[in-house]
Amino acid sequence: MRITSLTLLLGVTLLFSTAQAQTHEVKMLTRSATAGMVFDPDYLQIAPGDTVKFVPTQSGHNAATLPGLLPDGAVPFKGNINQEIEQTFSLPGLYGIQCTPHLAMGMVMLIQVGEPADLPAVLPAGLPSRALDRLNATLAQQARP
Ligand SMILES: [Cu+2]
Repeated sequence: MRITSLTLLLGVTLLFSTAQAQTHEVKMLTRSATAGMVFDPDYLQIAPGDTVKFVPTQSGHNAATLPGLLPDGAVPFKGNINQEIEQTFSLPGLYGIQCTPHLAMGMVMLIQVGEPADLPAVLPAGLPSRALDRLNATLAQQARP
């Protein structure tokens, strides 16, 4: 009886920790219903330890970190064109993701790992204006009233 309860408890614990780390899917699109050159969704808030799978739903895109827009100590990554990549985000903070060939066309997204900071996000200098516009629009949408 004691062993059965312990086994049950272990099983439930394992199930619970598995359910906690999630995988989120982001499509890389040349054209969505509303815009061209987009990550869909273009904003995610995830828990530390969650994974994001970047899927080349339409061809010609990649997913890479945006230099200057990731937490201190986070390791940059860069997927190849048309490559599906899965990335696990352990460090809390705000991550900018770009499609390298379409940065100038504004193909960027944001991933917030953990709770957003109270301070406004500082975007890196020298971003192409369309990338900057999309990031600012995304941040404005997430801002709490
Ligand atoms: Cu692209």
